[in-house]
Amino acid sequence: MAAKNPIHVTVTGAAGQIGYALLFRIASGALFGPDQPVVLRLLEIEPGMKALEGVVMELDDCAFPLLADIETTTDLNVAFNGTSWALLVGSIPRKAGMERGDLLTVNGGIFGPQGQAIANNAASNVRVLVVGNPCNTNCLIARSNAPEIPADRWFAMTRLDENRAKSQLAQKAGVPVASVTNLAIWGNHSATQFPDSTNARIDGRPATEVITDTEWLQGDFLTTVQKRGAAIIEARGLSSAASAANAAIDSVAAVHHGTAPGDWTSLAVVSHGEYGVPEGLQFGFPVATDGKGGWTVVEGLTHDEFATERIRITTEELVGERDDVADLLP
Ligand code: NAX
Repeated sequence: MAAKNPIHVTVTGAAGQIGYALLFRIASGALFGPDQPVVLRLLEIEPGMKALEGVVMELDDCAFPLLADIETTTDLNVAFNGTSWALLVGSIPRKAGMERGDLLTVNGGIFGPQGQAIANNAASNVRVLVVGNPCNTNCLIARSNAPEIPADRWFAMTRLDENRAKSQLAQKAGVPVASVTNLAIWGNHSATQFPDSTNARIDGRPATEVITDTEWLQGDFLTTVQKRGAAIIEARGLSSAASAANAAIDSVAAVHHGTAPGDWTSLAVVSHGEYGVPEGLQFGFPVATDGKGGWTVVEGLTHDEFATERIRITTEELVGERDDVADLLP
């Protein structure tokens, strides 16, 4: 059989922590499968270029058979040239004394131009996953600056929250994590996110039938997932990187290979008004994918009063973020 044409994948912030955990898995075939070559296009800012050289040396030293080429650059046009998947990881994290509005504006300066550069240079089938925080609104900014690209090609990452929530439910129920399915993260990838145990399933049964401790489901479960990032910083002295890279792989793979029948993945996608969420927000929903690039928000799920209130709060936060960056949305 003839070798497949390589898929071009762009990773921004490639010399960072997540980049270091992500690139080797993409190059090894974990993203698209064991017979799919890839070209890596790696974007950094000037101060990151030396470290990136070292990462490239290590990629070379892995002699990955699927890694067809590597390009490193500080130029957006080069980074996104011909790319089919753009993973926007690099961003400016919140520093002491920075207000949320400042953070959004600083990142707007990154994600607006990146959106435009993707529209100008990427392959016609391009899809984008935004990981860099605040990822929902960074994705909204990039998407709004690239109106040429269909809105359904843009994703922000809530899969790490899904994986964290699944793991918590599995441990509580005393089952392997693979037993937990249908776990949706609603809304913002932030402390207001709503990990939805009421629609989750454990070995095919409603999770709430298996775990009947409602106080835990509405209390410690939620806060553990919502604050997991902070707990990892506290323990490790560094923010989550390997698990974030793993979730990025899971997110892209879910779109590329498709979700299992009856199951879904958590992704923040453009709202068309599903579940009353304002149109145009980049909102975390349960998403079913067809493995050909198409997806739909899973509709018809029900929410009790508690869930409805949580979803209202996270929606309000995202509307506030959108208002804060109104100047950056053409
Ligand atoms: P690092 O600070 O280790 O790396 C970021 C890299 O981005 C640096 O090498 C920096 O030079 C580069 N960079 C900065 N501005 C850039 C620009 N304009 N163009 C290209 N590169 C640029 O951060 P890391 O731990 O890798 O995290 C990256 C981002 O992921 C952060 O915003 C972080 O908050 C976010 N996360 C998102 C998660 C999610 O679930 N959506 C979870 C993990 C992580 O917290």
